[in-house]
Amino acid sequence: MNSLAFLNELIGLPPNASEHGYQIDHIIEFSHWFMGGLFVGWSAFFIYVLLRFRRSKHPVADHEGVKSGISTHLEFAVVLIEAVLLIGFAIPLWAKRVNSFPEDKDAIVVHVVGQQFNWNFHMPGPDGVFGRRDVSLVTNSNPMGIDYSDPASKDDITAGGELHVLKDRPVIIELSSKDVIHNFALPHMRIAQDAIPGQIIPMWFKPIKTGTFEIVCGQLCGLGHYSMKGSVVVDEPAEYQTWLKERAELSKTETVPAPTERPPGEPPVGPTPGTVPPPGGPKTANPSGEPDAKPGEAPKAPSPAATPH
Ligand SMILES: [Cu+2]
Repeated sequence: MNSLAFLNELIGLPPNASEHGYQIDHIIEFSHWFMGGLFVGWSAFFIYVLLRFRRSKHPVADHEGVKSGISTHLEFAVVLIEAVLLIGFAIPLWAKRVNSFPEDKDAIVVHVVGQQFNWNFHMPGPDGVFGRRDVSLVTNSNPMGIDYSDPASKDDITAGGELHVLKDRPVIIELSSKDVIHNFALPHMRIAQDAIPGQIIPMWFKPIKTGTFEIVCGQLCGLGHYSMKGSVVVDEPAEYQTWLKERAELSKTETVPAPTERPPGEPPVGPTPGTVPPPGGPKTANPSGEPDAKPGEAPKAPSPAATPH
């Protein structure tokens, strides 16, 4: 960062903690300087014309307007700079975020589900395989809809509010929502993504600094939106292992509801009668509540991950 970067500090951008973040910072920084320049230029022009064409000097309107081509050139220059910013920097940077994902084996993969008003996390545990999830299994005590009859779910780790990851290791988040549209925003990591019910949307970043960083919900999602916060803790390997062990032990002591057990008042397991399947979704109804995803496949339904607090 050069000394011009003080603008980023001035507008309250927290210090960057991710690998790609400096590129975002450069765009933000340049855009603000550019807009500052435009503001000063247009303001000066405005004041100039107020004086230059004041009524006492020009009692009669001139209907021909500007004769020199200078304004055309200036406007073209502004359009050109904006096009370069967008096509040369912003779109390629965005494309890398959404197209160039690291391999799962080189990353920490986490299912994240937002709900009013907290963040739930689900990690695969030592076997590296996520237990099956199904939206029909979602309850208050199982916000991720994890199928605890699936052997792969036995060592799964769930957490709420706080997620630990490793420094210098990419993190892939598979994001969804249990209720309304939320936004998983990590200001220090310079990344944010909407969490949309019914969709699983991946996002990724690579933390390069250890520490505790805030997660905020970036969409106004209800009355408790202001309190929908969490934290990402970037650890060194030893601390990370300690946290995993702690969470694994806690997960064991938690009593999980039988998959088919539903709290009174909630609809029975399986698709709600009369529901139209989403485009590309399973064509047949699934009245038995049996898994409709093969092991290893991503669950089709978004479910919130939650942790037992
Ligand atoms: Cu929210």
